[in-house]
Amino acid sequence: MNQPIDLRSDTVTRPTPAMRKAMANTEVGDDVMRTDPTVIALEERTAGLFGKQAALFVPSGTMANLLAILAQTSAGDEILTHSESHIFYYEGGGYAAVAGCSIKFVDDADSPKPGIMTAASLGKAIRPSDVHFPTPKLFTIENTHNRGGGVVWPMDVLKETCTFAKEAGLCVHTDGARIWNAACALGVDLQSLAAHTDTISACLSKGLGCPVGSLLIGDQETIDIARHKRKMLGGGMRQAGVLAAAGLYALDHHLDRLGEDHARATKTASALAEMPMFDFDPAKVETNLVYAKLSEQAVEAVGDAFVWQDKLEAAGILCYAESVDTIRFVTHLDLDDAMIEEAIGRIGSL
Ligand code: TLP
Repeated sequence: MNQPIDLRSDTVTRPTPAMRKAMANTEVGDDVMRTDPTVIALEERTAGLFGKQAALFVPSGTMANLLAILAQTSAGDEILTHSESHIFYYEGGGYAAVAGCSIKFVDDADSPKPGIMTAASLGKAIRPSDVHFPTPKLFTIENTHNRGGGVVWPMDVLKETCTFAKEAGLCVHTDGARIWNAACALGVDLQSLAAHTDTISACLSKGLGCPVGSLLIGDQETIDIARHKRKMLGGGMRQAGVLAAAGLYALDHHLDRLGEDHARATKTASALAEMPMFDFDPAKVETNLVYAKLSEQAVEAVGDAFVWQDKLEAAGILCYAESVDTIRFVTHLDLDDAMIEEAIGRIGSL
């Protein structure tokens, strides 16, 4: 059996020996007591990178998003977001179960890319104040947009839509699990991506290759509320500096290499798009996520994407079916050019 090549997600990366060494050697304290110097250093550094007052280290992107909701809404409020957003699609309904909020969808019908919402479509979704309606409180965007194909928000649309949301009285949260990839793809700094959002979550455990951890970034008051809610959720960690050290290491060593993952995704997409098995436009791939639509002929001959996922696994390719006709392949730190070549060869041989 071939050694499997894991293209399921950028979450599968394992800490490098150098990262493990940084984790082992770091100074720690008790972060609930605010005496862990490494956590404090990571939070301060991240807040600075995004041009905000404060940051909070949390175990996961899901918790960072939930804390953004809890800190900026009350039970009964409405969140406006896209129907394919991670917050709605993949977070176990935490916005409802824990925060007591409902969701109203904002569509992308007039938008340049899937998952990206214009000010006009947000305007249509915001209902007037009325005794019947929940209070719209929070607008959330995702950059890069995972189920939109890893696409990046164009800077002008980002500014226009978020400014519109603020003027309509909404708080704005950016799910920036892969905000580093967005900055890399656009060639802009993180501050400009965070300028029009009140809070932003950023994951260390995806493209940056850390084993655990995300940050919620925003103004001091909001982060203080989130810190309190984090404890409530059981997310107050003690000698968390061991984990934060991985984050500091990744900011120093893994941020500047994300372009390599993007180049490998582009290469993978171009090769897959040539195969009769697929039918999609590789030019739509902007970062490290390749959403590859199966051709009708592939579905007719073999089955839907879930059947193909099993077939690919048997051939030593790990990936995820994201819908009945689309498979996602993700490039990341644990893959090199030779592994991508090998993966393309294995897929092409099916
Ligand atoms: N996404 C994972 C799965 O949950 C689907 C993946 O493999 O892509 N926001 C976005 C945009 C994400 O893609 C993810 C993880 C999260 C938040 C949640 O992060 P974690 O897994 O740390 O809770």
